[in-house]
Amino acid sequence: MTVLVPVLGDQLSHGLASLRAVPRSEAVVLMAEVMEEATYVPHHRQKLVLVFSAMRHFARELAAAGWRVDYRRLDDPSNLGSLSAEVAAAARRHGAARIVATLAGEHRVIAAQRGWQAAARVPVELLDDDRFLVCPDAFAHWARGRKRLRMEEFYRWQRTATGILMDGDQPIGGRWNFDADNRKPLPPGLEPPPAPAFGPDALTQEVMAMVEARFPRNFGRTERFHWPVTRAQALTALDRFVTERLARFGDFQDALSHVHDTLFHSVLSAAINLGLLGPREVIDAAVRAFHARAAPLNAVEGFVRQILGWREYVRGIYFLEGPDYVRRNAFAARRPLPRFYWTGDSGMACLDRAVAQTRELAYAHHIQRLMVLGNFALVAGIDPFEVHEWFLVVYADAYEWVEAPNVIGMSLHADGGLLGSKPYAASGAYLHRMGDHCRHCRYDVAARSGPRACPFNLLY
Ligand code: FAD
Ligand code: DLZ
Repeated sequence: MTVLVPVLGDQLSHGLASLRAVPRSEAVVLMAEVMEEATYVPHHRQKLVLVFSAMRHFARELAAAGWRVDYRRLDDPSNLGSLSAEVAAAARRHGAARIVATLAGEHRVIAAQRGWQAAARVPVELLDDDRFLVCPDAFAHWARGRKRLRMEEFYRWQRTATGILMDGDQPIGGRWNFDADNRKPLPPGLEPPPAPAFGPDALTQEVMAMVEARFPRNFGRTERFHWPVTRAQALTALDRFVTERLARFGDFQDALSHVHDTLFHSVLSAAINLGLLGPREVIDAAVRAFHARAAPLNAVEGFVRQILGWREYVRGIYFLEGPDYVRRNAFAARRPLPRFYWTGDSGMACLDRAVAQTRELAYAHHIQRLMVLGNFALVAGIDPFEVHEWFLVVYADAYEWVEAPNVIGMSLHADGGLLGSKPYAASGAYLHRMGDHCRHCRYDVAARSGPRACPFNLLY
């Protein structure tokens, strides 16, 4: 009996629920590059290269491990263009008696998966995606009856439930949160070690040529492609982060720099979101460094909170709130997204630096996203849906389940305060305190009015 196992582009984990559920001898794994997924927003070209290259590498690894893999390339003239059409055709082609898949991460794709049974005319079993630490049902249970859904409470619940950084029922170090220690600007002379760049191998170069030819008008450049595309590379990236940058992650977590792209951040989100790394192994690597005295508690707790806390929490919110979450607009903000979010020629050094870096790397760190790009959109009253679409396009780690709560909720407060206790609105003084952009800016951060006044001050 043949079982069709469709594996999506962000399900690149050897331990995926559907791969565990079906014996290798019965399975045909279907992986399909399709225009529907490549165009639901006009993704940054580097993200397209990353997803297709990682998919092709993963397919190779599966085949080497003895799986029968049916891989459908985007440039195959017989490609049907959508996941649903490819699944139905593959079920017929292989005479599949049933289909076993892992639930997608996004409402749109889950709705498509629910139609596969009718399209393929064989039973479809959809398994929970257990690559997260908290499933949507457990989150809904935690949320039930609470007046406010605060990340900090969720995080403490998760620390207690998992025992991570716990000493019995108390947090190691006597505090749950070391945020107050983690707000230092980068001192002059301190050079953050650059995050490793994984140059494109032959397979990635082939994908690059395809993406350049087929998506000539999409935002973003591919020349500086740097992403890990295999689990082995992602493990190297994790190891390099833990040994070279984790110890200072906490101190400079909120810093901004006109010179350094990644500071002490991990640059691991894209690999985690694709499934090349599991969140628990990333947390465990950081906690091991703490116990080995290779990194202090403020760094390790700060890092763990991002993954055990924020990442799981925003996913919980995404599934709890449903598909209309992306349309929330509590402040009735209506201004269109300014062109300079694409061109990077606003004249504001912080914003233009973030856009330029985003174009080159498909990456900006959290404070650039929140306090520069998001903050400007908030204080300028930009339509949240337009901001949401921009963020979904431009980052290599962008998938709606994680991007939308961060943009609509955390950054723009457009959900009316469901996710965040207060809007992250700040004037130029904050940007000046946390980094050196203002020195390179044509605007005056000290001025509150007049033609040279920093626009963040004027709008705040
Ligand atoms: P680090 O600073 O090293 O953090 C470690 C890890 O923690 C990250 O790799 C990520 O997995 C996780 N993490 C940290 N903060 C968050 C958060 N707020 N939500 C979820 N996970 C978090 N993250 C995405 O993965 N995809 C997105 O599309 C995305 N869009 C964002 C949009 C806005 C407006 C904001 C404010 C944040 C967004 N984030 C998004 C969260 C965060 O900015 C990125 O995860 C982070 O910048 C990725 O870089 P890093 O791997 O170096 O993270
Ligand atoms: C992001 C993406 C892209 C660009 N292309 C594909 C694809 O061709 N085939 C595929 O299976 N998955 C792709 N993905 C990832 C999906 O969009 C992702 O599974 C959903 O957004 C759910 O998170």
